[in-house]
Amino acid sequence: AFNGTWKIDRNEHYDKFMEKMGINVVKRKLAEHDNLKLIIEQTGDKFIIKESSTFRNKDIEFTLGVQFEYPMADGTELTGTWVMEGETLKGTFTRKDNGKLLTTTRSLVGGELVQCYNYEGVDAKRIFKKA
Ligand code: MYR
Repeated sequence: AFNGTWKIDRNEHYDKFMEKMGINVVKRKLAEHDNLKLIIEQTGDKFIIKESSTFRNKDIEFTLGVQFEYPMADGTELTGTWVMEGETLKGTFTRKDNGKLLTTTRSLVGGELVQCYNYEGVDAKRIFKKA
């Protein structure tokens, strides 16, 4: 159900979230308008995600429940897992630089892909439309 091409449509509280993550204002302004596109290909427990944005193009592969590493666009390394809970993907990641937790979910809401983020008590959303 997550399969397809998803283009960022809008963000909620993303600036505040990035600020909590320690990202400087210049990068935050660019990141608010990064034209993020995700091509998601799920086969059973395996996902391939083709991420493209004004920052980079990157392919990510993971299997549900299996730990993997994910470098953020600014180079900060995360390590963690995605699992499926009902119809929702739940991600639990740890920053390698400070050990702090970043949690995230992906779900389909009214035909949109909604990705929620939490870091140190700050919640944000990025909402994608199917291309
Ligand atoms: C994927 O499924 O797309 C790869 C793994 C994603 C890990 C969680 C994403 C966190 C990205 C946070 C970026 C926020 C910038 C402050």
